[in-house]
Amino acid sequence: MGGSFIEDDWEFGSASDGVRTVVLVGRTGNGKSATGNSILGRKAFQSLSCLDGVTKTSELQRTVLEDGQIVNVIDTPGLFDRLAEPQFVGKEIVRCIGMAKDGIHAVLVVVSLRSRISIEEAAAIETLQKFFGNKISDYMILVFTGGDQLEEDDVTLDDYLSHSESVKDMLEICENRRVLFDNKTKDAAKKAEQLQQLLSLVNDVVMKNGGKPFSNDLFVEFKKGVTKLHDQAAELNSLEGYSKNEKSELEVQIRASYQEHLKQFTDMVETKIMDATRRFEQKLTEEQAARLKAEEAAQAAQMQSNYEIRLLREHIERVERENKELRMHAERGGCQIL
Ligand SMILES: Nc1nc2c(ncn2[C@@H]2O[C@H](COP(=O)(O)OP(=O)(O)O)[C@@H](O)[C@H]2O)c(=O)[nH]1
Ligand SMILES: [Mg+2]
Repeated sequence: MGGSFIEDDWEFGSASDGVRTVVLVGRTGNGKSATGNSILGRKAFQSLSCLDGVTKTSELQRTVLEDGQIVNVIDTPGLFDRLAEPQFVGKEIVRCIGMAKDGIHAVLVVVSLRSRISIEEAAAIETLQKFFGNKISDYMILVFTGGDQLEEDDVTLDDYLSHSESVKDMLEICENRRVLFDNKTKDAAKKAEQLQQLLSLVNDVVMKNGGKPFSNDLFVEFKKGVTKLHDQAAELNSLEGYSKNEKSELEVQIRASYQEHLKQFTDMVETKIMDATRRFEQKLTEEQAARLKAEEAAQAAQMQSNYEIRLLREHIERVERENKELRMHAERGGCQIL
């Protein structure tokens, strides 16, 4: 037995001084797993275009950079996809908090340039802010994947981004921290350069936040549960005079109490995520209603102006007709019309 049952449940990274943890978020298909692999320099996360290749659960992989810096990379499924179930999202967020229990040094918001950037991209950022608090923005970096596509179209990233209002807001929230990524390139120099740019932005974020990773009451609460579990396991190990069976029974009780704590925590996260997404859905509905209203008003104005044009045209025609009649009448009567 010997306390090892904790690791059965929590194989995630152990307390890690000096280790940096980055989390990849964004819609399914935006290139999170591919970007994770580019950072790791190996194909650790599954990244495929087919449905089977979609990341189903959050996963942590570790790499050691050239300068010796250890980086934990957490890949996530599409937590902010519009159709994602709150129960699933809640569980995944708890899993991520478990993996990054010492905090998150950078949140990499992955956006694909291969499809139109939609309002849902901005929604991911907004939901993150609602869920974790506005401070999370200080840790965000925008990673635009599909750099190869831009090259093909011979467009610069700035040109591309300048055409989208929602991207402007996203850039503002992230204080213009953004990097272009081509996850398909075979060019070693290009690979190294884009990775360097990303790592330099991660460094900026770390400096800006005084080296402190992002953490909040959710992380603290989660950690409390894990610490309690560890303490109880240690206590169990040091118990003397108990039979093997008695110790096993105590272990079952500790596990059950921990599972209960985890369940309550997950329920709370789920409620919070539902609240955050509901608020966004509400905003989306309001925006759609406002757009519809504006369209209706524009249509009404158009109809009104069409009506006025018709009246004016009829008026001109009438005047012309009257003039013509008057002229004919005058000609017949021998008067001269000026
Ligand atoms: N052309 C191109 N395709 C990419 C790039 N990044 C990712 N992809 C492709 O986009 C698809 C989805 O990528 P994936 O990493 O699984 O997205 P995820 O769902 O966000 O994890 C895969 O077919 C990737 O090969 C990129 O920079 N350029
Ligand atoms: Mg994936």
